[in-house]
Amino acid sequence: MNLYRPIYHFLPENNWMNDPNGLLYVNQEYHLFYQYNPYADHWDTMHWGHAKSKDLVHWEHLAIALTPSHELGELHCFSGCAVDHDGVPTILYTSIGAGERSATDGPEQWLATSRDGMLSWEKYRANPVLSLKAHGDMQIKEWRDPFVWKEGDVWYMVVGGIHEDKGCALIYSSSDLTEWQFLNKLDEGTEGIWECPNFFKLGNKYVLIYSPAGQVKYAIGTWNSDYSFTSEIRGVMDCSGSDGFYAPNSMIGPDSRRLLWGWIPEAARGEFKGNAGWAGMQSIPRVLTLAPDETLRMEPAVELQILRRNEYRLDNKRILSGNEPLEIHGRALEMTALFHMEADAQPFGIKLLRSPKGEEETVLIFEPEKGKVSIDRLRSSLSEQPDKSRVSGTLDFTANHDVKVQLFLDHSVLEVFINDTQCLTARIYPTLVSSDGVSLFALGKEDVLLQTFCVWEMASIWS
Ligand code: DQQ
Repeated sequence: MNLYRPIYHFLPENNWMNDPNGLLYVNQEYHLFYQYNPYADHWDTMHWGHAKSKDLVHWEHLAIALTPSHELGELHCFSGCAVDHDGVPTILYTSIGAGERSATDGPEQWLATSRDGMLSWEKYRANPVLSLKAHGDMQIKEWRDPFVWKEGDVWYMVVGGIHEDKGCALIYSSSDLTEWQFLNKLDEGTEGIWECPNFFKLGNKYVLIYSPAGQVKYAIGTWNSDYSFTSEIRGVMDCSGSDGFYAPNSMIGPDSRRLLWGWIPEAARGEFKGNAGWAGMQSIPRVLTLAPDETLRMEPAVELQILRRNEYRLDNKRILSGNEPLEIHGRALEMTALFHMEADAQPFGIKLLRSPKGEEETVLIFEPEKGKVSIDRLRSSLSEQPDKSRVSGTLDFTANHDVKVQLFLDHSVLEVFINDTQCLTARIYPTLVSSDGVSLFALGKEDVLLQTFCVWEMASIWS
């Protein structure tokens, strides 16, 4: 039994994976590409791995899509996107050169197409389609991760970079995907490079997502006529930091939903090698919408519900108090709950991956008085190696007495959605085979009402 390998999160059969790339829906199939090192379970020469799915849940591994063209001085095929160009699947990605090419030209944006139903890819003969020269005298550093979309007859591309020591997203346009013009700086911040920017319309607004090292951020606002962007709301996509969720990429599904996946790395495992041979997984697909107050909503894709097995349900409407071990065990679970509490309620929550005697446990804890929700990993593993720090978000319990929780546990990963507006992701590496218990707890008496509570065992997506 593998205690750490997820069974319903996507990952390759072995070796290293990082960012999701080139998400595309063609011929009734979702295609997911990803940063991949086919030779080892650590980051190294970047290829593009490839998989497809008919239902967004079960995936089929396919041949590697992009391999660095050493004969052309290419060292890595970094992140990018894929678009359907009048029926021709087309990848745009950042080509990182080796030695001399890298020193002289810096990163370049390259194009590749497939003419055989995405079984193989051919790099465009006249690559690059965009180089640093496009900016004239403007000095751009660390320029990468194109994201491309079409509006009317015009293709647009945003690329992350650094200008005057500030992380930024730059925007370009093209009529044919091969000739690109620089339009403007879309937006900038105070961090280092903005990796993997995504930019798209959602409701009546535009949303910019970017990954400066650390937390993934988003901004909601207006796209101006000079192609710059004015943000009205800024937020954090996932409270985990790069420890748990990074470099997300998004696509429009067949039903016009905006779907997003993020890379969940192994940064938290330290020297703990329980999962040697593989590293990294994709988050479950998240559906983004704009709430009526124009804030961002993030919900797990409903398709995952087909994996639910053996429902366990607690009676409706009961007071939560003390410690309540549940008759359920497992390392692959989904849980939904609705709690009602007062702002001065004592801490309460859910314990997962708990050993019978409690030497190991991972605790999702709500602390109304502190206005906090956290994944407490202090006792998540008897090993000294994994990161035991708390993953925390803020929750204003004075404004909202109802908390909706949707939680996905899959062996060494925990993804939590709170009120469809906040996500927390953490990696956990318990060492005991018996660490698979679930219990509810409340430190106060009679101040937390459990309105609904449901748990399902989750089936493997690989069966
Ligand atoms: N990962 C890729 C880069 C990107 C970074 C390299 C983000 O293209 O900026 O593997 O994780």
